[in-house]
Amino acid sequence: MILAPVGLVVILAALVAADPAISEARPHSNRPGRFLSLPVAQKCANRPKEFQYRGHNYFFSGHVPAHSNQKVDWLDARNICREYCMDLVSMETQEENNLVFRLIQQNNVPYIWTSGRLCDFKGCENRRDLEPKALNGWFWSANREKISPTNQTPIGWGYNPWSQTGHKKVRQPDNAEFDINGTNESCLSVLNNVYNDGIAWHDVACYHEKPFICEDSEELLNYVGSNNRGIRL
Ligand SMILES: *[C@@H]1O[C@H](CO)[C@@H](O)[C@H](O)[C@H]1NC(C)=O
Ligand SMILES: *[C@@H]1O[C@H](CO)[C@@H](O)[C@H](O)[C@H]1NC(C)=O
Ligand SMILES: [Ca+2]
Repeated sequence: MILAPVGLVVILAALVAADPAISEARPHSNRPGRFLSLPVAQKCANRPKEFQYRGHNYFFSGHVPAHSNQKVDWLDARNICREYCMDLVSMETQEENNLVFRLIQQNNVPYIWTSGRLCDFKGCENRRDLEPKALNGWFWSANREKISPTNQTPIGWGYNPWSQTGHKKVRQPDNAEFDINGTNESCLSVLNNVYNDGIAWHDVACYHEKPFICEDSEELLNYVGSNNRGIRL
């Protein structure tokens, strides 16, 4: 860990080996040559902290002057978060999801990006456990945790966060844009009553531009912490 460049290569190699999720930064995008951004130590130390939950800091882009009018596609949103040692928000529990829904409701936010992603890119092909994709193929990119089957109320939750309706008037995920122009809906957005369905999860094509919620990434904070002696994160 003394030689930062070596440590960096090791960490990136480990991430790529550990899970296909990382390779999504490359070919899935229709903009060629896009990669995941690396954290910037100064930005990590001074990252916006709007609220805290279970030791993680969060912020909504609309509440941070540098990002308040910004709407960006899913990968750009991840990368903005990642420079702060954060990533897009992942709602693994109902309590955390309720925090996000409440922020959206109280601030009249129309929609946000989360780190949710469909594993439909290179590296996901031979994962029987992710089939069928529409039910079992979703995961949180920020930490590569699987998302519960989309047609079930997650264990420990009192409701299914996916919307019961959408563009095609069927439950989400519905990959609706694929029928319109062949673009897959591979990213998870929380929409605020866009289909008269309250605040709920939707699969959405990743090129759409939206505000976003960032959440601390333990992986990136640990990485920057171990390579910058004495840094206060
Ligand atoms: C699909 O349609 C949307 C909305 O009309 C457009 O913005 C997007 O670029 C289209 N995507 C493709 C791949 O044609
Ligand atoms: C959309 O998803 C299907 C099924 O995963 C895949 O076969 C197809 O190549 C994808 N299309 C694009 C444009 O990525
Ligand atoms: Ca949809």
